[in-house]
Order: sequence, then structure tokens, then C-alpha cells
Amino acid sequence: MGNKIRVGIVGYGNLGRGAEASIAQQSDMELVAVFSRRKPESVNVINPDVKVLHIDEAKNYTEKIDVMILCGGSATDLPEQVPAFAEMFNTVDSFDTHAKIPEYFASVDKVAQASGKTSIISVGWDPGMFSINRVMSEALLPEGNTYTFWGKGLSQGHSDAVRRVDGVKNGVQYTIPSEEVMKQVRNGENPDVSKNDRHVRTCYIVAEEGADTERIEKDIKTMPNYFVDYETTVHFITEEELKRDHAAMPHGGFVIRSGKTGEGNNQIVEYSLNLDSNPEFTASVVTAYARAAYRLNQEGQKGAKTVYDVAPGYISPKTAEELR
Ligand code: API
Repeated sequence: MGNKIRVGIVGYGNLGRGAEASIAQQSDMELVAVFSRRKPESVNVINPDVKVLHIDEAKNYTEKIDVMILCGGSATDLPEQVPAFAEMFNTVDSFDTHAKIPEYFASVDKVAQASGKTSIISVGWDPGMFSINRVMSEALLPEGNTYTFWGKGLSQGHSDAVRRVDGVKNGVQYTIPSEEVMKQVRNGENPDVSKNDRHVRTCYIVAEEGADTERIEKDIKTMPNYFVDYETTVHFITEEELKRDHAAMPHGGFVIRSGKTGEGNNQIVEYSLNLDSNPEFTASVVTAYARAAYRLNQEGQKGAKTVYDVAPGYISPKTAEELR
């Protein structure tokens, strides 16, 4: 006690709930409060002793919280919230619109450099643990191909994206990889198949009453970054069917580097995840990096960082000496 890292959670959806559960497993962290845009009394936290406050109260906690975990969505929440919070707190988030990470990094970095805070962005498993594994295996095996397979599973990013389409009341998106291509990759066959052709995307949508389902389907299938380059199927279902059949949020996947060394020896490196709960795992990664954000800041390493910039020892509860 006493010297624990004091953590706050901003946003309490699936990810925020996962963060609460993960912090409870960390012996060197304590959860100070959950901040939400909703009425605090309407937010159902896991541990009833956890303090829930309106998000506007966060500014009164700059001396009481060492790092804030931002659990909003990538489309609109995080690009607004993280620069605002980085003025006052060290932060960690799971911004996952890959194509927009450079501009997002720049906007957070500008604020964090000026405030002297440390913000680790785009943490989770992809982007996150998968990114690290791609970079490591590509550095070790410069000659070869890298393959990322997602799923089969429920993508939080894509589900959030479909739920933002006008006329969509609720919905989920499953990413489904091609088993055939995966088999070829593991056999060292190096198939020339782009990521867009290695996966199909299936959406289950609950439309608002009277909504134009044809237009919804078209809006989803043509959405940039998320769907336009993939083969996408949209099914319309009822709220009851959604609750009954799609409440679990499993996901996972593989990063495989298939390289050659010396005079043509095959070297295959594989990192895999098999997750019962995508949000709880993502939150577990984000929570471990909250520790890193705090420690880096203690050492004066301010500004925005990605997982590439953070040495593994910083996410461990053990000291560098213990790890050695
Ligand atoms: C997909 C992956 C999921 C990445 C994991 C995470 C999420 O297409 O299923 O949104 O669940 N890009 N960013």
C-alpha cells in the first residue's frame, strides 16, 4: 500500500469494465475512480466500492491520479478526449484506426510534450501486441513475408464502426479468416494474398424501427478503413437475437512471419491469441502499459509513445533488477 500507482478510467463500456477487472489483478495499482459521461448513478461497476464520477470532475483529480486509462471509441471519443486529458494526466489508450495513427500520434504528442505528461497510444493487441510481433520477426528475418490473421472473432473497432451508422440501433461484426490461406502460410508456401482477401467480414445489425436497411447495408459496405476493401455481408436481426447469440466477444488471431535464412532454410515465427473476451484482454494490455506510462514519466520521458517505443521491462510489475 501507499506506493501504488493511482489509476483512473475514463469511459465505462466493455473496455472500461475490462480495465476495472484488470486493475483489480495488479498488486501495484489502485483504481481511484471511474469517470463517465453518463449520470454516475447509472453506471454499473463491478466492485460497488469503486467511485464513479462525471467526466467533468476529472480535472479535480490531477494530484490524485498518476495515469488515466481512456476507454472510449476510436471514431470520435479518443481523438477528442486524449489530447484534452494529456494536458493534465499521463494517459494510455487503445486507438485502433491504423491508417490514422500518425496524425493521432502528432496531436497527442504536441499536447503531452507541452504538459510534460506521457501518453502511450494505440495499445491493445492489434494495434499492440501484434504490432510488436510483426516488427520483431521482420527485424530478425528480413527476407520473408508477414501474415496477420484475425479471428474468427468479434472486432470491437468494427462493431463500434457499424453502430455509428445512421439507423443502426445495435450491431456486431465478426472477422473471419481464410483457413485455407492460413494452412498454406504454416506450410511455408508464402501465398500472395492481401489481408483484404485473407478475411471476410460479417455484420449482424439491429436496425432502428423504420430505418432503410438497404441504405444501412450500403453505408457499411462502403465505409473507408473498415469495410470498403473487404468482402462484407450484412444480416439484419432482432435485438433479442443479438442478445441471445452475440453477447460473448471472442476474438484472437495469428501473426506469422515466414522467412528464409542462410542458403534457403525456412524459419517460421508465430504469435497467436485465442481470446474468450476481446475487451477484457485488450484492457489487460492497456492496464499493463498504464504502468509503463507512469514509469516513463517518472524518468522524464514525456510525449506520445507507441508500443514500439516502450521496452518490455516497463510493463512488468517487477523492477529491472528483479527481471535481471
Ligand atoms: C479485426 C481486427 C481486430 C483487432 C482487434 C481490436 C478490435 O479485423 O477483427 O477492434 O477488436 N482488426 N482492435
